[in-house]
Amino acid sequence: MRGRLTRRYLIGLGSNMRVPGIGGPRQVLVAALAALDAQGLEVAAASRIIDSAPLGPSRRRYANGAAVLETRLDPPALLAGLQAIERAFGRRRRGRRWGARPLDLDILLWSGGIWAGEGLTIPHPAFRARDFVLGPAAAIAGGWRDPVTRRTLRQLAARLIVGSPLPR
Ligand code: PH2
Ligand code: MG
Ligand code: MG
Repeated sequence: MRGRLTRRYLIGLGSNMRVPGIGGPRQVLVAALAALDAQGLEVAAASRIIDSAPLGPSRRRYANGAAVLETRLDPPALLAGLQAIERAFGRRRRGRRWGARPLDLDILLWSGGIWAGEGLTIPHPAFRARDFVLGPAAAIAGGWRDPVTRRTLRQLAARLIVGSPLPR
């Protein structure tokens, strides 16, 4: 249902582990998109899934993608829903930063601009520096403007390729 109360979210999806009964990282992301839909989150757009080299200590390669969701949920409620899906795919928080994970669902942007709350910051603090996030995101929402830098995803993705730093 679309209308005054509908919020749009851009989320990043990542996986670098197999999940029993589902398959490898790529199949995990496909199944995660179906799980989002089954939770009543409308998947308005989904990128193709890319293969990416791991950033950080994990040695396994990732599958990454992005999706635009439409929902009436506010950011904390959506985060709780995404974390429930992560747990359903076997995710356990071990306190090890950037450890291998069966499924990672990150809120990157939302239609409300900036959100700074307990345990949740939107825009996602690191999304501008990650090609595996910006590539898929710009492909489905290239005109969406980052409320912090005022640049579109297309511009942010292009800057990453050219290698120019963002002005403060
Ligand atoms: N996520 C991380 C850490 N490193 N590397 C790639 N290629 N893709 C990711 O999604 C990723 C990562 C923490 O969330
Ligand atoms: Mg995450
Ligand atoms: Mg992440």
